Amino acid sequence: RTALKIGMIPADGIGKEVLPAAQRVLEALGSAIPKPEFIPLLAGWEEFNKNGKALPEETIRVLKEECDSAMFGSVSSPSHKVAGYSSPIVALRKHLDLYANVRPVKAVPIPGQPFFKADMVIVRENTECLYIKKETIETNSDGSKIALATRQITSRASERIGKMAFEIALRRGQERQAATDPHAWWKGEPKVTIVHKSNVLSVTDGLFRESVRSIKEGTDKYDGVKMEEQLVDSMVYRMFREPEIFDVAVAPNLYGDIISDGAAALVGSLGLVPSINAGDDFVMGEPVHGSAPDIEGKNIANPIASIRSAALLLSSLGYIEPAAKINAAVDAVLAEGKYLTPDLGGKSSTTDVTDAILKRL
Ligand code: NAD
Ligand code: K
Ligand code: MN
Repeated sequence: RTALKIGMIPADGIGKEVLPAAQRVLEALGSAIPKPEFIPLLAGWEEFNKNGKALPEETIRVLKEECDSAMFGSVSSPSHKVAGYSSPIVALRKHLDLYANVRPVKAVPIPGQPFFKADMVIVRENTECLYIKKETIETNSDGSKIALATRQITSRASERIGKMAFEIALRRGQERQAATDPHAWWKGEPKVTIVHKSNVLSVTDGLFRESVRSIKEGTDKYDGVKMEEQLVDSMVYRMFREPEIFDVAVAPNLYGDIISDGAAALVGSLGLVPSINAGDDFVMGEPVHGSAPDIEGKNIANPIASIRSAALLLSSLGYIEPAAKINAAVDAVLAEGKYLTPDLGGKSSTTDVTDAILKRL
């Protein structure tokens, strides 16, 4: 590669503030990576209100035809139904078949903040479950209403997300043996925890569970990876009580969404947790958080989730060293505790934190 063509979709709210921070960091890497070329693209609630489309066709076309990868900020989806509007991030994951949402949850000590022993990766299925958005509502003869949602689980989607989880566990196991990281807590053999609720939903979650299990059972490739199961409700409990026992957790879409926002509390802020939306031939970095309307426009959003998402994007493209460099600079700024945004008890701005990270690159 001589250049990296990255589609940039800030979308709404603080997405517009944190994505430029990630761009500055990528630009500062110089010759460590192929020269990044950033292609600004439109999507979101604001775009919908302006031009009637939350995800313009041109955005999809450019992503498919001209970009190697992308970065997404955050979208402001209203909580009530709006005719013609549908979340562009959910649609993008489908259009580009980005079937895995990979969310590393790793805590590093931050002065003045509680510290939890969290170092795990949540692998969330990204294309189905309740997110197929097949909902209906009917009015009964007595005037009361009934709303129904279809929850789709397929063996195909569950197997490929299961495979992704086992591959990540294998890789983490190898990296753990190589590294001496004081904040890597899981000391045992690599482990995948399947999160489900098949004690109640024996058909849908039952299929998810069996499909993931079949990945390990069908080969000897993952003999060195342990397989465990945890019901989703007690998963939340155990994650908060003893986060150090988890390595890789794999979950259907909605459970994965919920447990990863919860896990963000273990690292100190939603503003710290990165992700990639990954398919077999495209990857899109994205902070786990939403558009944070309560703090938008103030230049106080934490840019670190987006900056770490850029690092995650790079390592998934094979640029391991530059990615590690970004994370080391972020860790140093957090450990110093001098430049922290208000979500971490500090007084620094988005720009201050980004500048501090750039200085340490
Ligand atoms: P949110 O993630 O936007 O915010 C939750 C809380 O965390 C808020 O108090 C916010 O200020 C804080 N926070 C989040 N990111 C932060 C950051 N980088 N720095 C500092 N503080 C941060 O979730 P919400 O309030 O439930 O949703 C707000 C909007 O975001 C909704 O319209 C929702 O639909 C949308 N949303 C979008 C995505 C996405 O783009 N993938 C994901 C979740 C929510
Ligand atoms: K987001
Ligand atoms: Mn979420």
